[in-house]
Amino acid sequence: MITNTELEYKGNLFPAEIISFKLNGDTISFVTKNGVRLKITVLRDSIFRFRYAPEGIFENDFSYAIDENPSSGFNKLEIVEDTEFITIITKKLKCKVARIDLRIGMYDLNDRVIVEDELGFHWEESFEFGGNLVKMSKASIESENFFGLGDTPTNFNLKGKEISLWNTDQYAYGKDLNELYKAVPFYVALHNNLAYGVFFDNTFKTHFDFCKDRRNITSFWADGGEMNYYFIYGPQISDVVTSYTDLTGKPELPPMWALGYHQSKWSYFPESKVKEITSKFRELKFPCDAIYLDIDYMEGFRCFTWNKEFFPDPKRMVQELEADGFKTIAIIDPGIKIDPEYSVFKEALEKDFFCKRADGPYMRGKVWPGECYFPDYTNPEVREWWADLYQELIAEIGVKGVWNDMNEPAVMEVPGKTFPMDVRHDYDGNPCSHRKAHNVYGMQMAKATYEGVKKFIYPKRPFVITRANYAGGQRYTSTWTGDNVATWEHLYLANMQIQRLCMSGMSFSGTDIGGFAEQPSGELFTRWIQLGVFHPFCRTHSSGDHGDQEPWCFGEEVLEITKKFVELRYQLIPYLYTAFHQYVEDGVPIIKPLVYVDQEDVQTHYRSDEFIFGNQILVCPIQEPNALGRRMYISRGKWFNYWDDEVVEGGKEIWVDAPLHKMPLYIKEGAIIPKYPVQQYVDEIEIKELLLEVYYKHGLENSELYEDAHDGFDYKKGRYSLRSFKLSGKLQEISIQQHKDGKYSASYETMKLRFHGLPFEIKKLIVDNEEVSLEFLKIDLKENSLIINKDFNSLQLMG
Ligand code: MIG
Repeated sequence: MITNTELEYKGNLFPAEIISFKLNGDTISFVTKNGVRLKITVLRDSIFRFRYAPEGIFENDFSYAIDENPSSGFNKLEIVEDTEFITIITKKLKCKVARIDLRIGMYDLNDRVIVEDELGFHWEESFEFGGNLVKMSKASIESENFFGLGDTPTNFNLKGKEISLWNTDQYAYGKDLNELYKAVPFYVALHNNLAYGVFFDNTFKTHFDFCKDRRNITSFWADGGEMNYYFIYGPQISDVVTSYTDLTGKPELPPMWALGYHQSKWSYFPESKVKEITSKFRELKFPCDAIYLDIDYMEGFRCFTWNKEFFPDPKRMVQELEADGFKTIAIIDPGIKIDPEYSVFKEALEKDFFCKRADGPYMRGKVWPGECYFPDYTNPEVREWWADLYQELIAEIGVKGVWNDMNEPAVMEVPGKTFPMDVRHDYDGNPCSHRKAHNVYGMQMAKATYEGVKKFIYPKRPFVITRANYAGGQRYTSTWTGDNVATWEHLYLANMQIQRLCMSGMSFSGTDIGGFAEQPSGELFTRWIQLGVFHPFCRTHSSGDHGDQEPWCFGEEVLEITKKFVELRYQLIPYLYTAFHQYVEDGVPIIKPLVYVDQEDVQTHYRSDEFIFGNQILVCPIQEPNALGRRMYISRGKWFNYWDDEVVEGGKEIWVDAPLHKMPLYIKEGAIIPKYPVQQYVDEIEIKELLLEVYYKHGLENSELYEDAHDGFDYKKGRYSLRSFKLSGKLQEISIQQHKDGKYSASYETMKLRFHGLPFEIKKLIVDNEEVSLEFLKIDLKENSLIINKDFNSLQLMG
């Protein structure tokens, strides 16, 4: 058993006193009397990397997680020595290394403790596998709280939890289950208004204990590999999260249509069924952009084939769907059916691309096609081959996105539900067993898929979604939370998991709306759509074993309400797209837990139902049956109730009415929220005028609007438009300054500004410093709106 309890103390080994140290460029190397080495690398003034080698020998320095070009460079690196410590000082941090035992303490420049090692680095020899179980323990400060760790299905605040990360196919998982589909060994800690992060870049099974075993100790450890972690200082959570996302990489922008509503089921077939579903969306005028083909489209579950009985002419079907605004997404699993007649199997066998057991036989396992072999995606040649397999699907048939499933990897009917640990992997030229490659297998499959889809869809943008992933995998793919269940508890988990993924660098994520297993009531489905339209990825999916789950299957009322919410999502697409831009450019999570936006307010440390969608919309789902409303916490500041414009002062809990057709939504005062008209799918219509909902504030507020061609890569060459708005309100006046960057010009010429909460009647207008008549801007005093050229520099309204 590996835990960090004092009882285990005996089996552990520790570094002895430091005998020498040396600074070389950005790295300080220490050697202890018993031969332990520690390398501390200063990446930035606020980011330190720690690597320990118990026997003094470091592994080849290779990481799947770290981005090729994270920002780096620091302003200062100074070393100060005294009798007890060797202290490394940067522009933001002090790192004290104890001479006597190599323990680390991190402090800010005012000598405030950020975090100090308890036992610090220690290890246990692994007789069975060789190497060591590598461990770290740190003292936790009384008020410390913890967030992060990918898709973990538990309370948002991780204090008091012990969690391990080992990608596992967990059908119908429950709350507090350990080891779900993804491994993101990154957490954020917060105490005394100081936030820091730890990214433990180790792909073996990793474990985290947040003050559970011992009330004041946090520890993390791994079953093998190196103690190799990054310490990321804030002091704001937002600094930690954006730095982590920069370190592990940001994705490209998805095509705008991927922000629309997606409909899926296991499975829609044959072709007539697919068409029946898509036609129904159009007939009911329920917006939808994507339709999914689950495993039954294939011939005997063989990847890259089509069942010709169900889909006689896939190319024609996909084209017809496209003409109706539907993008077709097809599933591809890792298991390749053992079938000497099957070209993909034959090729992989010839090229020696399948995973093998330690003694040479192929890794054989049962999945949907029956007995399968599995490509080793950790081999770059295999990834290249896999990428090329997408040619027909994407370039010829016209499929627009690929869905990778079962890539934990999942194997049926075996203990552990995955490969045996002796399976060998290339690991990009660092050969290893499955113990080390397991947690990155799905990520590397998704990477190969991303490269393939991108190659064949170019000059358009690829869309990929995966179930399994590892830290950094956000560079290639979006994700969903796997096989959840149609229960109210799962609706709560959906909310926790997506906020957590957003904190963990993986913003483009969503859940199976309505639940994958079992069937939701109309009420649960409605509440789930209401939450789902505020998740970056918005898809209904279900197992199909328990009845239909299209929005029209629950009666008139549910259809009407869910349609209104999906329409709202489509209206908010320019707002959401702007949030995607901020994520892709700066690593800013698309949705933000309250603690992310206001960590100083201790109320937020445990308030997790509420979150901020983008920067200015406060959302709180209804997570209980028969609710007519709920109590919710309103973040500090003033907010407009979305439904009736009533202004509330935050920093307190209030009761909010929310009968079935409503959910609590608040807009930050001073916000300028861009809206498109309702469309049945993205780019159905050319936008003739952009609507800006302007919320009055006595004071200042900034908003942004990012636009580009909605697809393609021209945005990377400057063909985008980034508008920033500065709103400033006084008692009898409101003014908006606009600044535009970028070479792209949107299709519309004018904007309609609709003002909410103006405390005066508009009597005077000034545009770009010249007074104009009210008629000139087609002012409508009833709805307080006016129409203005999109490129105005400044606008002033006066009472
Ligand atoms: O063993 O492809 O999570 O979304 O519909 C089940 C069939 C395999 C699991 C995925 C689910 C998908 C299903 N898959």
